[in-house]
Amino acid sequence: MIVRTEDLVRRSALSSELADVDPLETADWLESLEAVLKIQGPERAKFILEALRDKVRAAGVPTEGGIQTPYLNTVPLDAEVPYPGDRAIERKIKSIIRWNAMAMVAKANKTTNVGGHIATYQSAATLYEVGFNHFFRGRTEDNHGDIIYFQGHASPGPYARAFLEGRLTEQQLTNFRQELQPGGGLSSYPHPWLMPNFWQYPTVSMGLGPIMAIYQARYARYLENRGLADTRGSHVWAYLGDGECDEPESLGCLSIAAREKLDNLIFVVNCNLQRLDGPCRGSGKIVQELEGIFKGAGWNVVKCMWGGEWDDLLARDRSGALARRMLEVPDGEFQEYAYAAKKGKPQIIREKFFNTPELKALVAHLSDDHLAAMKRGGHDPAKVYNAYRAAMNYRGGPSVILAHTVKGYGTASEANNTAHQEKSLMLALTAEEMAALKADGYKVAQELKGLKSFRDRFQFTMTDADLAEYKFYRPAENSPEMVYLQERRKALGGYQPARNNVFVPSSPPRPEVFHRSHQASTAGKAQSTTLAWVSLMGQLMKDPSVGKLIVPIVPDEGQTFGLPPLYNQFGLYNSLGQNYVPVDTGTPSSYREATNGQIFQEGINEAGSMATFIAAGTAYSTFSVNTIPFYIYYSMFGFQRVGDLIWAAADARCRGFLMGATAGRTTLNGEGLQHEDGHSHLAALTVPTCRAYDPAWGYEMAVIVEEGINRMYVKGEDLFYYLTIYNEAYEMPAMPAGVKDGILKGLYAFKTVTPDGAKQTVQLLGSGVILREVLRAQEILATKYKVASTVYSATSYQELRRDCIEVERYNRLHPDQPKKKSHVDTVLGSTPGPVVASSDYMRTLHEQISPYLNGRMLSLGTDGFGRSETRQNLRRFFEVDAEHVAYAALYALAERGELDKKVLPQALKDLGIDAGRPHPWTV
Ligand SMILES: Cc1ncc(C[n+]2csc(CCOP(=O)(O)OP(=O)(O)O)c2C)c(N)n1
Ligand SMILES: [Mg+2]
Repeated sequence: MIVRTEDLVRRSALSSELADVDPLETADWLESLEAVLKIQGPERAKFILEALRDKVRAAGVPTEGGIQTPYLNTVPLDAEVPYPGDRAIERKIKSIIRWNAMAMVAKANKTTNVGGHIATYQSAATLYEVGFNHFFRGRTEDNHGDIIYFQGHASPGPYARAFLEGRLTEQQLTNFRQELQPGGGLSSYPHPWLMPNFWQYPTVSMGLGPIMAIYQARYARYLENRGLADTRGSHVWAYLGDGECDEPESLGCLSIAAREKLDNLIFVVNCNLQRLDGPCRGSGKIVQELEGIFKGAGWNVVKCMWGGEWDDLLARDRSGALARRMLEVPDGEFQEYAYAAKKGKPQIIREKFFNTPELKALVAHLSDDHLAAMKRGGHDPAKVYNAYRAAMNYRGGPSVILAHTVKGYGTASEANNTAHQEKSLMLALTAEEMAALKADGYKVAQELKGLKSFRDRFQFTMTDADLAEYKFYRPAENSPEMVYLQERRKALGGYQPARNNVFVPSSPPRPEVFHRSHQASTAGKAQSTTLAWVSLMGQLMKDPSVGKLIVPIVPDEGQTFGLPPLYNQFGLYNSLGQNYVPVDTGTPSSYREATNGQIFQEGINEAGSMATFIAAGTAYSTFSVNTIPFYIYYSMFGFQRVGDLIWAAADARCRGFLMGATAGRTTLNGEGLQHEDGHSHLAALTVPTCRAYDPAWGYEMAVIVEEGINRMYVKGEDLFYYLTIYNEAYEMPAMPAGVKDGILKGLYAFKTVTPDGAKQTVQLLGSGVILREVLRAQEILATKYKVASTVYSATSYQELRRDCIEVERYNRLHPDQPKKKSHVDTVLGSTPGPVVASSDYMRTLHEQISPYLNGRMLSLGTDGFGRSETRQNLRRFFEVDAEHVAYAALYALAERGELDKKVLPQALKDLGIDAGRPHPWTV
């Protein structure tokens, strides 16, 4: 690439805040540099530049800055290559897609008011079409294809294109946002759950697309480095809005992409300068701000600011006045130019933008309409192509394209603050047009005027009558447009977006893997469910079938969970390898990093870890490799902190295991209010594909993990599991016979005690660590009060509830059929006495099944804020210790008239319960 000296002078003057006091001298220096560039090449030029900077720095002159460049295209004109496609045909195709995308929204809203967005796609159409025609690779026999995160609100665009491609029907387009209609509809946004053959990843919750894309690109490298899949042919493209960049998830992990040198990742930010309510910055410049952030994070930034119409002006702008003006005008004013031009005042651009005699002279030969029609970079296919090409050719790091566009481009609401929410193209009438109409005809006339203006703007053929009907437009199959469109996709390997639905099952892990976990822990040796899990992982990762596929993920804290022995054995993934000797080298739990390490050590980054989880848990589809993620973290920092990513994981049909460690409001002793989780199970039950379990014993955990692997990776079910595991150590019993089914269904009888002379019976349910308090309560009831009881391990209230509502629904809708029985009913229905349920989670968790127990249930849980204390004191405080469970059982018996009430005051005393204490949830 050859850059002219005068351009260099101009650019350096523009990107610096200092005045150029001696342009001749500057030119001299730059000429020398230009000669080095030409003769010795860019490497040498870079070296000299850095040497100069070091020299100046050494003299104490700060030389920071340089993270923003002029408000110009990054790819200089003379480095551009000619557009490789047929621009005229591509424009026709794009116009048809624009129409259909707009029509599907407007049409759906005429009758049903179901919403939808026109403006986002209209501003991004060129950004997508250049990708579809020249870059996005489809899935083929030997290439997994590109992974594209589409901007959620632009979904009508990809739908309209798929309609032309023959992948969606007119019926489906008509039923945009009406998925329950006969023939099916189209989901509002990219939702793989709703359209599993089409959308690959969900994006519409702002910020999640970008962070998922970064970790997806890194995961592709991980698979490559571990020899699990050939991912070299797949690029990750993430399209995002400039407003979306305000979400912390959008930009928060940029440095990871640079650190990992992800040149398989391209972000395209549609900088239409507006978000939903109005301008993103207005008085500032979003493109410059983003450039600084991306550059600072180590990304290759490619600005695509101006269309070809500006080339001549910029070439003649010898003094740099035009480029300076571009840099100085705030975003709100650029919005005003587009808006005013649409509203019939193109002269404003000459008056306000070209605001000096020099600038006015520069455009004296151009009409107002010409000035208004000069495009922004993101609307010019040649500029977009060259920007994409620069990004594709960049090596050693990720690239971002900052594409300057206009929101609602070409529509009646172009650049209006209301553009985002517009569902139609109403264009205001002139006084004469109004005079010719009756008042009740205004709306129709405005609409037709808007549609005609759109048609004329994009030059497609359609009668006024068809416009008014929002008729979808699909040229004949053998028309040049359709032939071209299909050929381009064929050349690129196939259609996009398309989600791979072919699942190749894994062989199940050998049953022996789980045997050790089914046995009792060594006598006298205590173990927590977390450690039981770590030892199971050690076994599982050695299994010949699934061992290599296991992907442990940990956001620091691995020591808390006892993971380090796995670090040494299986290695921590580091794309750079280990270029140092770890301080603990030679120990069994040495911090061993390797390019083919199996474990992800994510650092303190739960959102990033979730994004890795999603990439790993969807690789069965994306890269046809059934990797099985186990993401272990503080249970408090899961559903609560990154719940929206968990929701996206479910939408993406993600599989795997979330391991909520240090679980329980009373169990992680000492840590207090911010750490002690007594509610993640409530959030877990809101996610339809989540299977949430709260096991008490190591064997329960192992049974659930084995079942999970079989359901997800052998049978291919789109589920993921959530298991809470605790850090309290105790002796683990051996697995009793015949309990597997109950463990998986969520409830099974663990132990019955019937003291001699027992007159009353209670059913005691316990989960997780609190099961042991319940077992102690069982002893108290038997020895002190001669009450018989059965203790049940309630491994999953979510499963129990799911089954209860399924049975209830079946019985309600099938009154003429024999009634079905729920698992809760089967286990507890014919037992005597009250049911007392306790856990280290909020009461609501257990109360989910209380409607199916005919008023028999009393629930004890950990409602309220946690605090720092010992386990024993916390369990007394939250009233879930053995004494409280025993007392609650006596009370419940008395309430049912099965025990004399007079026993209760004495029992309170005997059990040491202070009835006068405030509720745990109010203090
Ligand atoms: C987390 C989240 N918050 C809010 C929204 C609602 N929302 C949808 S689109 C939008 C504005 C998008 O602006 P921008 O990102 O600039 O995209 P554009 O349409 O301008 O291309 C908002 C606020 C959302 N979808 N997700
Ligand atoms: Mg925007």
